[in-house]
Amino acid sequence: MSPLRRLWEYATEYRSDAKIATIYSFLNKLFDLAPPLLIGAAVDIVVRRENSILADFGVEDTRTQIVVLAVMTFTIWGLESFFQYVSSLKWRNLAQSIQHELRMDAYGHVQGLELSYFEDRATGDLMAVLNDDVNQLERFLDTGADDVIQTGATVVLIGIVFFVLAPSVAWMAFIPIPFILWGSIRYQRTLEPRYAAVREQAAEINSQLSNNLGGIATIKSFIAEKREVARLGDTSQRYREANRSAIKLSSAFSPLIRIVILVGFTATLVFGGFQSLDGSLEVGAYSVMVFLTQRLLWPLTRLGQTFDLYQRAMASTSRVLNVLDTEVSLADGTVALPRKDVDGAFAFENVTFAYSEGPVVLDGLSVEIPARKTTAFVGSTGAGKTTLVKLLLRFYDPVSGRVTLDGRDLRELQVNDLRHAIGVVSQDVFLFHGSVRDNIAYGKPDADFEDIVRAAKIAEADEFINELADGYDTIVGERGQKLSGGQRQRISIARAVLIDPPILVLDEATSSVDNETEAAIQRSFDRLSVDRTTIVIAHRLSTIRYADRIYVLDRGQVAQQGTHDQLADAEGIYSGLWSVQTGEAHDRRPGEVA
Ligand code: DCP
Ligand code: MG
Repeated sequence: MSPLRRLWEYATEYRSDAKIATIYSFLNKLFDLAPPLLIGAAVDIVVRRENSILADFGVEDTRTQIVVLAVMTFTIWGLESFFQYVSSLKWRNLAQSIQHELRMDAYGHVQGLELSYFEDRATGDLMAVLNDDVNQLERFLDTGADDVIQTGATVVLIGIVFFVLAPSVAWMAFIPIPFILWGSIRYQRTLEPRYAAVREQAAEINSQLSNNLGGIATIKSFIAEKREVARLGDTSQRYREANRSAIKLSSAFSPLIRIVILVGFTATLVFGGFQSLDGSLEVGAYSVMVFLTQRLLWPLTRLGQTFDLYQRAMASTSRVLNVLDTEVSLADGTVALPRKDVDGAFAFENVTFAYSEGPVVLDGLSVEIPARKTTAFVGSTGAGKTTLVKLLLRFYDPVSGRVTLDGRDLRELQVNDLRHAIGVVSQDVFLFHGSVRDNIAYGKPDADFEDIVRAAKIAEADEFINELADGYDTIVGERGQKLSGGQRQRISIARAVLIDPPILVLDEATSSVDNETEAAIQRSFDRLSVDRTTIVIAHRLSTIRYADRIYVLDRGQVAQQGTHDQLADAEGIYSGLWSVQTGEAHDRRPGEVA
């Protein structure tokens, strides 16, 4: 289906607006074409006087005829201006409305897509679609659509006048039109892939820019500025070349069309002139024809620009509509799970999982996470601990096996209810640009200030927040970059505490705070975890010492399980780690290899 068709199918709500706008454009053209007829009528009055066409309508006096003509002219031009105004108003507002709708729809849809979609797509690329590509539509709808309709109206209206006035020469003016149409369609087809390439390159630039600006500190610390400029230069160059290839074609269009038009114009001029000299064509009709031929054919030269706008807009529209057509592959469940009914017992039953095409991360994993107890996971980096959390939140579905909450497969549950029951302090803390207060209240925007402060106190954050320039109203900067790593982490703990979830997940929640703060946070957690399913992931084993059960993960499988005391005594990964962390390793001298 062509992008325009797809857009039409999409914009059901705006179809009537589009139709009204089309009528306005048509009327605008109708009155715009009248002046040549008025000129013809003026010539007619002067030449034929009492026998003129106006006289046939009952206006005998030639002076009165001129006055009548003047009044008509005035009215017609007035109407032309009026319809130009309303059509422009209608089209441009239509463009704005469709853009708005498309942007909101696309963003809403994108937000609903599963996490793996975002992993496979560059953020900048998506931004290009949601912003640039959506905005491209404006360029066509603002003027292009109006142009196409006016050009079409011109051909039809002038055609009628021609065939009424002088059927014998009318066809000459129309000779170029089939050629122009044929050429335009071919031209469009050739241009389409070129503009698609342009949009792809634009998205490429966008993703590179967003990546680089995000990693500016890394670029600077590795003095990679020159290299990055060169890399962007390459991408920008490819964008330029993609555009060049489109420009080469689109620039040739107007001049070519002009030549074809010239043939039609000259033919009318010559043959109409001959007929007029022979007396078989009225002088008035001849002058109207010469004017109108020009009016008929000239706008066609603009088709080049219009098609250009059209192709650009459609290349972008396709990209937006493709995003909208992306299906959500993680189907929502149907079973509601009100928070008060959550018991909080998770189970992994023989779960195997891999990220898209990647290697197996969880390999037949079976784990019980009892309700209202603290369960800890340890294991080397990359063992699959965070992956396990993502499965709990149903960011992904297992490849085989199942994950259950209170005995129900997560796939049956309404995903919002599931996530509503879980508070997560994730390994990569993400704060939004905004105040400390807003960031803590992110999961509960209507929270009272006292509750926010209480949550901050539990997370050992209150003290440092009060020392910030504006306390709770301090703006944290993009991604929270104006705070230290440990501060960010504590705010994200406060965020999870505030929503008071039946299930609390702490993935490396205290990894970037000092020992003293860790001990303090640890004490709060001990209080928090009472009567709440708490899942803790930590590298520092001291953090999980008092967990009810500890699972040691190794290469996607459970290598060991038990309490701290059981595991510390048994031979295996855990006791090895424990002895490293409690002291033996400290005997190493600087420079020695572990
Ligand atoms: N992985 C992947 N694609 C992702 C995320 C992870 O292919 N989108 C891979 C990288 C690791 C493996 O999955 O090899 C397990 O990653 P985890 O994040 O689950 O690892 P851990 O949380 O156990 O590691 P760490 O202790 O470093 O947090
Ligand atoms: Mg992890």
